[in-house]
Amino acid sequence: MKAAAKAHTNIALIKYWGKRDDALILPMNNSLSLTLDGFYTTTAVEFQNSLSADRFYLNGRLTEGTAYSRVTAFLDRIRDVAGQPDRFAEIHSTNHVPTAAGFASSASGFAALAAAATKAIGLAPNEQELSMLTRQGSGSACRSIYGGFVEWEKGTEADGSDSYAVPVAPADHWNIKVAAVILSSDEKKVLSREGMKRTVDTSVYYPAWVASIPDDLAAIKDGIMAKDFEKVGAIAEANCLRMHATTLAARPPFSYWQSTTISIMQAVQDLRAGGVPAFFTIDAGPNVKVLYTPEYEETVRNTLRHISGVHDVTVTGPGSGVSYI
Ligand code: 2P0
Repeated sequence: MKAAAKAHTNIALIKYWGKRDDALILPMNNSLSLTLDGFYTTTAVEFQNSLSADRFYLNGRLTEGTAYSRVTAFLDRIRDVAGQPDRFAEIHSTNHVPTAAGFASSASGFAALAAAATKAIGLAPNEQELSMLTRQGSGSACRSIYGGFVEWEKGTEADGSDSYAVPVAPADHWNIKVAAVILSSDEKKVLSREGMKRTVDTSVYYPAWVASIPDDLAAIKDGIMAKDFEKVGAIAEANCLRMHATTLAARPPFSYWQSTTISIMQAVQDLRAGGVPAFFTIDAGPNVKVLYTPEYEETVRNTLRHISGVHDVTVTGPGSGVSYI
């Protein structure tokens, strides 16, 4: 009744932004991501007969509040599927991802938890079933079941039975680099869950966002298969800007950007003007991820490091899917 798993986080090149069902975590639009090698979570789950409630340790500390209730609610789902409503677990999770600063630690976290908890309770889901289950912990996490380039199909069924991730190309298909530029470890002011809800409910730009996805998705998949970096980078950057535009048109309006975020965006566009193919993408936080190909490693790193307000730059590349440890 014990299992442990490791899952990597992922960076969306076509963003998931907005739900059509908050409880089941069903998205308004398909999204596409690259699973990253550098940032991951390891989670061990042990169901114990002596427990009358779950105990969840994150980075060595016993949790309570939202972090705890999100995990127990997710385990309730797994207990349900397993038909074992009265079995509780001790969970130890270690994040190798800066929490709540625009890196989706919930993605690696729920993917690792889903894999470890299902195995520990005696279920043997296939990858599609595991992705579907993981989705109900955190949307973006369903993509971290697979390595490399991954699409999350939004599905059309009301019960979510056709909403899960599918692999597009494995990690070894294409060695593109992702520099994670860290500005600050401050907690986000508007959590992504709340931000996307406010956007869906109030942003006049939201319908245009949803309408723009199918063309982006078809084009970026062509670009990935053809290893056309300029095409993939340009689509990812434009898609990111469109997602962030929706927040500016929400009520009340908000933005995840800080002044340094904008400095980095400008530096990346300056690199391009100087002949270096680099592109940025930004999630629900101030940090920026910069995409480039290995031959520009030194130029890109040096440029990013020297921008005022940049705290750290960590380079990573395509990573593998969830695994048992
Ligand atoms: C993404 N983000 O595609 C997008 C881009 C943030 C911006 O998925 O409510 O933590 O748990 O489903 O997955 C962040 O949202 O939200 C996210 P829930 P999640 O990666």
